[in-house]
Amino acid sequence: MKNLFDFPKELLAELHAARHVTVLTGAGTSAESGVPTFRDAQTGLWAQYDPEELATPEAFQHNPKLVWDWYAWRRQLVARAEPNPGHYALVELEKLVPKFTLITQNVDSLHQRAGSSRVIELHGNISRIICSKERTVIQNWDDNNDCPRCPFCNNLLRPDVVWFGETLPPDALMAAYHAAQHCDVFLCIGTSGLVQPAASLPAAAIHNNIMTVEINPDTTPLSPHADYHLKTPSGRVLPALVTALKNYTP
Ligand code: BJW
Repeated sequence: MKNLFDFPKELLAELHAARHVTVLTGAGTSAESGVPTFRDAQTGLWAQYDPEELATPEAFQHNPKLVWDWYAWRRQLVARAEPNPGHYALVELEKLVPKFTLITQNVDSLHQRAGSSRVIELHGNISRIICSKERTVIQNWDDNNDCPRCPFCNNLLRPDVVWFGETLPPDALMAAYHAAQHCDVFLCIGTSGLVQPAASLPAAAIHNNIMTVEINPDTTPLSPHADYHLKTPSGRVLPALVTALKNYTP
């Protein structure tokens, strides 16, 4: 297959030689699956709400039904979405390198559904429902109820995601930092790099002189510091990058 992208030879050489590749993904990776990015304008029913204002414990406390309904809508949306060629290319890349760490800020399971293994989920998973008090995972709940409640303790149920002001799962964060600091190539894909602490992971790689590649059609705070910025949607450029890597001869 002819590769339409002319990747720098140094980039392919580093990727070819890499023993450990670490990837951080954000909402842009799922954009071509029809999942809206976090900071894109929402359409339709939810256009009047700012996602940043709904993804907080305060919003849930103030108006649990609004927050539950917003997540229920998004849960259905991601359940209907399919992984895109970018997700599948990352599965291929995992097979090409000796060690591969995939860290995602996404809560949509699309990497796992594409076939990626050992995905580090920094911000949880929208499909998992937990008790807001005891954090027990709940499999069945009564959706006829305005705001479903825990069958064990009657507290409100919520999605198992990380809201602003909440801490990230410590084991996932530690593993993510370790992988960012100890890889040979770091790829940062489809994230605005505005939300901490995930946004510090590329900086941790750069601090350790690790080659850093950004894939994003837009410019972000990372762009001036990355070794390469591939300004193309990930669903287009990742399959081409994997093909180029397979065809690469040193
Ligand atoms: C494409 C594309 C295509 C489009 N191909 N690309 C230090 C300094 C300042 C503030 C803080 C700090 N430390 C902590 C904070 C506070 C806060 C924070 O970062 N605030 C900032 C907004 C300033 N962080 C937290 O509260 C975190 N907790 C924490 O740190 O605990 C300790 C602590 C607490 C309190 C104080 C201090 C310390 C928790 C953050 C949790 C984030 N949660 C969310 C919601 C998850 C659940 C849900 O989905 O509803 O996670 S918010 C939202 O943002 C979501 C995302 O995972 C996250 C990142 O967004 P992402 O993925 O980057 O998406 P977008 O939309 O921003 O960007 C998409 C990009 O894709 C764009 O660039 C496009 O160009 C690109 N794109 N199409 C490739 N086809």
